[in-house]
Amino acid sequence: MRYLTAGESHGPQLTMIVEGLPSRLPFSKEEVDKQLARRQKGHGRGRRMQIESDQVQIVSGVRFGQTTGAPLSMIIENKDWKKWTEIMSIHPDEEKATKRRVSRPRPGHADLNGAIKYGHRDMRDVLERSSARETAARTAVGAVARQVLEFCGIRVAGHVVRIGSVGTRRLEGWTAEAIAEQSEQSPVRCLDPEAEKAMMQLIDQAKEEGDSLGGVVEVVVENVPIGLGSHVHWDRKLDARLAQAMVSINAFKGVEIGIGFEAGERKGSQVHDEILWAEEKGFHRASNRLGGFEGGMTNGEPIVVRGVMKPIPTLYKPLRSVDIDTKEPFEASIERSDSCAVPAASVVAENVIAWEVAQALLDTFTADTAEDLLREVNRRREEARHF
Ligand code: EPS
Repeated sequence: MRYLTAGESHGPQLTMIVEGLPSRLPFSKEEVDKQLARRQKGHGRGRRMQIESDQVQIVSGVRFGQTTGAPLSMIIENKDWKKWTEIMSIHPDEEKATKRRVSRPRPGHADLNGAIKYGHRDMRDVLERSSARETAARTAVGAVARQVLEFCGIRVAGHVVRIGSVGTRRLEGWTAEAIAEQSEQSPVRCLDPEAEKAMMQLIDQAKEEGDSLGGVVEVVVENVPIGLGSHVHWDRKLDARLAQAMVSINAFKGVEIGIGFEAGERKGSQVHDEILWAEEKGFHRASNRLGGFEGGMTNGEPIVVRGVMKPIPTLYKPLRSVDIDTKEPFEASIERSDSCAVPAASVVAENVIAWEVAQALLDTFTADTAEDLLREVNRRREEARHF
């Protein structure tokens, strides 16, 4: 399975093509829209989200509620485009091209590096594509992959475990369903009501000060068959692929699997998960500190992966930078921005991780149809139980 996304933040639309889906997969556009709507919410989002109401249009690959096996293509309209048709015109026009030209790179953004790399004297050509608007496209693609997982009984959930200085304790005994239900009730997607309050206060304070906040999100994937990924070659290790996918989300700077960096502080006996066996469950673990992975492969325990998002670099509070025309210093500030997008990013992370797991599923169990896939997955589950 593979996909491509295209589209600028203020262009007419985002475009996605997903290729390699099994045929005859029950498919719901509403499920994709649901994920898109979840991504738009969250305490700390800016005014752009009041303009957009993201909904996907399925352009190919689905008929009568099922995938056909052909490439599935989708679009999401940018409602804001109406105000940007001149600035984003595809036709040569010297006069219009200078309107809203960006010559002042914002610290923390792709602006300057992208301009130097692609030779753009107007950094709008960089920021339009590097914008986190693209995460709507990736959420939609992940929401398609999620339907493959659901069909195989694999569930994904996510929540926010830190915003700025406010963190929560590690979870124990929560099912994906409970995480999904509870986090949906929270304006910051946090499961701990006390932390939630403190997080919201912190966001309001940062907003007032013209500053922004980052945080940490956690994604849990449950009922994953044993053996997705591989120990035989570095680029087939699924934990490594999840890490790549997580850090590829705009503003994400690091990843932890299971207890992650804490593993470096503990003794081996406090890190590794003991192996147990029971008639009904087969092999399983006494704990899940390794977040569902050993040797780059899933071990049947829930996948637990965290990602850290830096504070959004678009700040009302000015930071020093240099104009690329005059080379004069200036203080970078902006007109509108999110002050904290961590709750939205946790939805993006869920869907990006869903994609990687679904891809690993289809790499492991070659299948033309969804029924073939499910049969193979269930066969693996049975074999593992009786191994
Ligand atoms: C973004 C800046 C803001 C955000 C945008 C990401 O957009 P604008 O420049 O139009 O005000 O709202 O996020 C989205 C559009 C979105 O869908 O999440 C940026 O600079 O990355």
